Amino acid sequence: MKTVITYGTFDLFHIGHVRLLRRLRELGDRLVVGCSTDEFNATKGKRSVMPYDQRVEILEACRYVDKVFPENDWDQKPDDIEREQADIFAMGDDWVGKFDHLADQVEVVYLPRTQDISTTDVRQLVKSLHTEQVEEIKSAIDHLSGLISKL
Ligand code: C2G
Repeated sequence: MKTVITYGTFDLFHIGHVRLLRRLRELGDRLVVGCSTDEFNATKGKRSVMPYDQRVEILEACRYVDKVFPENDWDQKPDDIEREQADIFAMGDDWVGKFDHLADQVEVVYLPRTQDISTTDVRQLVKSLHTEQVEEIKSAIDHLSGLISKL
């Protein structure tokens, strides 16, 4: 039983996350994921749109994920690797080199990120859609005001 371990925020779950988790699961027989808590994200200077419990529920619903546990700090990885008996530690390659120190415990793998998608992109897209809708409503109000003024 080969276990793969990874970590992340997985906010606004998107195709980049799905493709990474699928590739990670294909590296072994079991995939366990450390999901960053809201408190830990605050130390990363990140505030996720979705709260921790929702991000966990979405990860647990993903067919490639076998177990989700909280990631509370940077230093828990060696204990997690031991507890989960992980054989491979893997992340997207935006983290390349950052976790090489774990190589004395596990095989460390960095996989290419999925291009042209990120949580920030999704957040910007939603924001732009909202802005468009606000503008449409404003012009409808202006149009109606014009009609009313002619009554
Ligand atoms: N990812 C990817 N392709 C994308 C976006 C993300 O492959 N287009 C990968 C990242 O490389 C990472 C994982 O998906 O391996 C989760 O990404 P984030 O949720 O952004 O995780 P992050 O906030 O970087 O937290 O201790 C490690 C940290 O918890 C990682």
